[in-house]
Amino acid sequence: MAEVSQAVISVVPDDEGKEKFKKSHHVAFYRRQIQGPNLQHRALLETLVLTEKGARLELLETATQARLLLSLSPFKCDTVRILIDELQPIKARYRVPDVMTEEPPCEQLRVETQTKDSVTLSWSSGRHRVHVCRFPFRLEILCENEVMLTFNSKSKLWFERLEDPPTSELPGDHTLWKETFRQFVDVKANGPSSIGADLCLHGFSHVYGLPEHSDNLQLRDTRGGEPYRLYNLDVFAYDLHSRLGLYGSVPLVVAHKPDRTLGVFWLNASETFVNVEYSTTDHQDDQTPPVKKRRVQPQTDVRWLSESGVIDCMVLLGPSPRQLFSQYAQLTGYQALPPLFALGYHQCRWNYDDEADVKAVDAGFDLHRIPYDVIWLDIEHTDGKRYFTWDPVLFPEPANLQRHLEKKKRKLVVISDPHIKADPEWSLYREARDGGHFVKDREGQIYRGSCWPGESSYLDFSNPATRAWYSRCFMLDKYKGSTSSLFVWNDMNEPSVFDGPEQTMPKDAVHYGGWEHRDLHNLYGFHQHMATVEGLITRSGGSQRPFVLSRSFFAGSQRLGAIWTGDNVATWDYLKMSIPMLLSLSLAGIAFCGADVGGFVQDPEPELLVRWYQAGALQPFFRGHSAKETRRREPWLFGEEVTAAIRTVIQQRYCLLPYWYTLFHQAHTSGCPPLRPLWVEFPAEQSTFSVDNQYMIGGALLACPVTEPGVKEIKVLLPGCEEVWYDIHSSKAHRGGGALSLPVTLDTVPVFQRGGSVLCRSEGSGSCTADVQQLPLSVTVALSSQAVAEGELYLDDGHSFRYRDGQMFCLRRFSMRSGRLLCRSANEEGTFDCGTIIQSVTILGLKSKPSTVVVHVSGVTDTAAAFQFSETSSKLTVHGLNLRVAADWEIQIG
Ligand code: NBV
Repeated sequence: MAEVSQAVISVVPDDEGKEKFKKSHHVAFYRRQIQGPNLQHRALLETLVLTEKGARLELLETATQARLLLSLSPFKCDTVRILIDELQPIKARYRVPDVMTEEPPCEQLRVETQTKDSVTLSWSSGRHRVHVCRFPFRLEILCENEVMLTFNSKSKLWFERLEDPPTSELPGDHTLWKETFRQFVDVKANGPSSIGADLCLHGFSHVYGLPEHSDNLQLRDTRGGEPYRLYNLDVFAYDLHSRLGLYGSVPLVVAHKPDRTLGVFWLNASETFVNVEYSTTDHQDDQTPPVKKRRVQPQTDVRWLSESGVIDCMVLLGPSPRQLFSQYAQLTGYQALPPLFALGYHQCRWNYDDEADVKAVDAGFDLHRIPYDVIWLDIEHTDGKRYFTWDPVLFPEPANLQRHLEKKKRKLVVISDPHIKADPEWSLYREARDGGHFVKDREGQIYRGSCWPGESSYLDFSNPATRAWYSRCFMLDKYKGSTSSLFVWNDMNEPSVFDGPEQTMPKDAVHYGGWEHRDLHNLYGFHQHMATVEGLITRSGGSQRPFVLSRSFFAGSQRLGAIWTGDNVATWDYLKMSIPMLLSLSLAGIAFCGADVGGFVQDPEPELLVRWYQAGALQPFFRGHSAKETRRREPWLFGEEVTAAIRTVIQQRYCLLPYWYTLFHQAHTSGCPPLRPLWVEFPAEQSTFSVDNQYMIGGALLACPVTEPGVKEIKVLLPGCEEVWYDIHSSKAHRGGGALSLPVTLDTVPVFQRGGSVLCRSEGSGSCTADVQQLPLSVTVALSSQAVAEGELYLDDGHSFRYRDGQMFCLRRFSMRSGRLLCRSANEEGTFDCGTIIQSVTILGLKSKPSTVVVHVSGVTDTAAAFQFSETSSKLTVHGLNLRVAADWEIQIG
């Protein structure tokens, strides 16, 4: 079969006027659970055993007398794992591998009280408790005597036991062993195997998380609508405000109320639905009449339903947002520290036509003085969509092309999809086939599906041997035409199969270990991402940080690299939606995320393009991208006003790189994402809980990108009555605790620095991130209402793993109080001297003009510094400082 053209995929959506994607009512296991009876379970308290990892006890499903095994593990990181499996399954059920970094150490459980109806176990010196009720089975988690959460509060616990296939056709439900959707038949080798459970989150009326959906940040009540679906799918130009699953899944719900943030992590890689119900309950306070008080308490019920596997549910107890991020990172890993170049601007298009085109675009950036770091090649760069090859006519000298870019310290990224052209003439195909690296169909033959190259087979990345083989394909001597400045983009890895059900792989395809695709569908892209990352690391002998962008993802993908939100559209509504989508990803650990700037499908009007660049420059992964049939849209093609506006924001992004890099260091070490919903920084402030058009970049900056056309004024919520916010452009101070109306022009990007923070910027933007590393820094101290401020700066070589040696990075802490700004080391043992200079310091919010400014460098005499002070903006600026960032110094304002 010939290569598939763009024209074909545009019409793939629908051949018979029927929906390509399933709704929940199409899915048999969902119907079974939703329509099924509540199954009563009894906790057999007499079977309780305390173990090293916590406790174990049996559950009895009363109607069928089937037994389940419940294990409870209290992790040291204030997380409780609730694991339920069959007591004696006829065969093993799938347990998600590779996502948990390692099982965190456990606390010892203690039986606190036991009656015939319940048992209370406690840990952490009685701070935390689990209360297990016998009948009906319930499990309550308490923190300091307050019930946080009830597991099985509505008796929705559901566990279909594996059975041997029926010997003859059974009467009744025909979908148990075989299910049909459109023309696709799914043969279920294990029959019904679904699981489910409900949890009640007490006192919570805001829940978030569960990417990836194109919807609000706060999850909606799903009554009367579709549940959230987690099933990785390739959805071209996806609908907005939809709960249909997109390219990746993180089964993490984050609940927040003023005094607590809590997480529920449902570790399951099969198709999963989540229902959310917000409600209130009336509580009678225990007081003697007639003073009986009624208290209305909010609650959120979250019900999870998955097609296979076991119930593996982790409850993260917070209590603060930061503790929650740390707990989640201890389970699934920290954000990878990207190489610095990856935080610069990326220029992509489907496709840059040939080597001359790439060189011309690259030169265009220099000509127009717009910094950028990476140019990308989409599928057309290959020889007939055979990844790891080059089109011999269009890209005859790929290594020279990379060297050309590398001379300017720029990189090339190429696409590498998981489908492999079924071409026996191609050695890579033969190697994969002969090595047993392809997914099989239900008959045990190599599975074939259609994708860009035509007939293709799909690598089985769940197999460690396949991952190792695939990783080796990136070795410089194997991947002809590649150099060490080539990095990778994994697309179509949901996986996308043009002629498959819902444009993906049939669930009855068979993977390594005999597992069905249904068991691990949501992990497919994660495993490809993992193998690609391994490949790049090994290619460098383990010394260089990789950069790999993946479209599909799962919990833990943050350890691997970057994610983007797929095929969005060049309209204002998609620009607006990119913010809640990126905030959801960030909350769920996927901190290095971005959306195609400009919109992938269709042509943006110039105003939209500018606004999109302004938003993208304030988001972690910053890449312009456009589909094949769209008009060219390099930043200089729309006249000087547009070019200048785009140049300005890209330059500002480069100036802010020291801050972005520091935030990534923090994400890498603490789990706290750079992009944060406002409530993460203002957890007690209810007015922030539903805000998803503005966000914090770290703790210091508040951004409110303009996402509507023709806007003359914008309303910005500045939280915190005690806070001062400084407009970063005008330095004007605003009191927090309300909404501000800000006049805007095409050039305005509303960003505020929070009083109490210290921010480092580069004094210039250069032409790429490597230039920025050589430039001096300026420090902006934004004083709080108490006239204090602090902040951090992280620096290292920007590309290697040497920062792991402990000394090969530089972490500085700035703090200002009582008119004295100190710069001190936050990693004493560090020997990394980047040679970076701090050239100027600006202090915002200084009440009156100082009489002197004295600079004191350790071991050197004090010097008086020249300064400027603006009365109108209460701003002090000291230029020409020439202070080494790695040295200890202080500035005294007299
Ligand atoms: O490889 C072509 C595109 C790519 O440009 C885009 O970013 C991906 O999301 N790819 C999808 C395949 C098909 C798109 C219609």
